[in-house]
Amino acid sequence: MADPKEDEKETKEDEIAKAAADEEEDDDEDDAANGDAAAGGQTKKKKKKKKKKKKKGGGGANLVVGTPSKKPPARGLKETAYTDYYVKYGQTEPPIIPVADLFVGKEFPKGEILPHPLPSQAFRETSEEVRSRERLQEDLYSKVRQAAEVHRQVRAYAQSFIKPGIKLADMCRDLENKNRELNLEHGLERGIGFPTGCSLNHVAAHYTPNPGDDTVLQHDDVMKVDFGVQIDGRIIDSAWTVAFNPVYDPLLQSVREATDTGLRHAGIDSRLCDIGEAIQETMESFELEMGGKTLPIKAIRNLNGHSIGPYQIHAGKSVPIVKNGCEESLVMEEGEIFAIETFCSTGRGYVNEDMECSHYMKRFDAGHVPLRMQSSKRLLSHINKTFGTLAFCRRWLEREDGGSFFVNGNNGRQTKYMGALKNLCDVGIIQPYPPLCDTRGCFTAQYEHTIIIRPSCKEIVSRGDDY
Ligand code: HZT
Ligand code: MN
Ligand code: MN
Repeated sequence: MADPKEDEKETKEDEIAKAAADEEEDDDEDDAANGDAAAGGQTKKKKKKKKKKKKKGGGGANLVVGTPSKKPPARGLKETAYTDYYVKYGQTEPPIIPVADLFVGKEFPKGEILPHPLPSQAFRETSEEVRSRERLQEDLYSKVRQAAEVHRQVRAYAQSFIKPGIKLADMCRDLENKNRELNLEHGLERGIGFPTGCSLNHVAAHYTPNPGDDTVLQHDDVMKVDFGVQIDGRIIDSAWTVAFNPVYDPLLQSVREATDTGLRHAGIDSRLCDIGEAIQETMESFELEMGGKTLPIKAIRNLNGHSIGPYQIHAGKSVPIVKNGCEESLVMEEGEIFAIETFCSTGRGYVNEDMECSHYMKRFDAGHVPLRMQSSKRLLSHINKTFGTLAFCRRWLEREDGGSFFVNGNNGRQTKYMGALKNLCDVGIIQPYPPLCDTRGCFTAQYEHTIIIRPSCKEIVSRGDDY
C-alpha cells in the first residue's frame, strides 16, 4: 500500500458534488468561513487537471512559502483560533517554548467543567466531603491538564500548516516533533501518547504513513487527525476532522455535535448504553447532500470511546456510539478517565481492518514469553525501553532516535525489523492495530475529547476554543 488514496480516487471524484467547491489556491487567503461558491464545469475541469499535475510533481506545489496565513486553512475552525490561542499564554508564533516553561509557578489551565448530569449526583457540587476527596487528586489533574495544554498548542500549530498539498508523512513528522518539543520528551516519563492518526475518507482510524508512503492531502479529502500526549503515563487522546470542501460541513457538524452530546451525558453513574443512544440520536439527525443525492449520516456502530489508565490507552470500558451498544449495567465511575469519541459515515456505518498496518502496541497484560529469534529479543528490548505499553508506529522505529532521543540518543534506528515485529505479534506480545475502514468511496468523520470523572464534577480536559 504505497498510496492508499490511489484505488479510491475514481469513486471519490465521482462522488464529490459539483456544487460548493472553493478554488484550491483561494483557500489560503480566503475567508475560511465563507460559504460555497457555485463551481461550474469549467472550475471542476481545472481542478482535475491541477490534481494530476500535483501528483506527478510530488505535491506541495501550492503551499504558501514565507509568512504563514493567520487563519486556519481548514473548515470548522475559528478564523483566529490558532494565533490567538498561544499568544494568551506568552507562547511564540510558531510555538517553541515548552509548555512547562510557560506555566512556572502557575496552574495549568483547567478544561471545561460541567456538573455530573444525573439528579442523583447533584449533591456532589456542594459536598465538603466530596471536595476533600478531590483535593487528594490535584497531582494527577495537574499532569492531565499539562498534557492537554500541550495537545491544544500542538494542534493549533498543526492547524496552521495542514493544507491541501501537504505530504502526510511530513505533516506527522512536524506535528510529532512539535509534540516532543513542547512536552520536553523524556522517555517514558513524558512524550507522545500514540502515533498521529491521519486517516482519510473511508478510513476512520489507525492510519498513519509507514516509511515510503508518499500520500499527499487533497482538497476533497476528509482527514481525522488523532494524536496523543502523555505525562507520567497520563494520556490525552483527542481528535478533530479536517476538510476544505464545504460539502462536508454537515458530516463534520454531525460528529462534532454527537461528541458534545456524549460529553454532556457523561458523568458518575451515567449508563454507557444511554450515552451511546444519545450520541446516535444526535448524529443521525443530520444528512449529507452530495452530487445531487441526499445521503444518510450513520454512526459507525463498531467504534467506541474508551476508558484510559496510566500507560494504558484502552483500560477496559468501551463507550458505545449507538443504541444497544453495550451491557445495560455498565456505568461511569468516580475517578475514571474517558476518551469520548464519535465517528460518522456515509457508508455502512461499520468498519473492518484493512490495508497495511502502522500502529502497534505491547499488550498491557503480556507476560514473559521466551523468544527464539535474537532479532525478536532485540526489538522487544527496544520497545520495552522506548515505548513500554504505549502505542508506536513503524515510522518511529526508523527514526535515528528509534522513537525517543532521550532513551536512544541518535543510535536507536531499527533496521530489518519486520520479521521480528511479525514474530512478536504472532506470539501475542505485541498487538497490531490495522487501519479501520468503512466501504470504499464513503466518507467518515470524528471528534474526540478526554474527560476526567472527578468526584465533584466532570472536566473536559482537552477542550479548546477550536473544538
Ligand atoms: C489503540 C491503538 C492506538 C485505542 C481508540 C483510539 C485512536 O479503537 C476500545 C475502544 C491508539 C489508540 C487505541 F495506537 N483505540 N482512540 N484514538 N484510537 S481502539 C479502542 O483500539 S479499544 C476503542
Ligand atoms: Mn484518539
Ligand atoms: Mn480514543
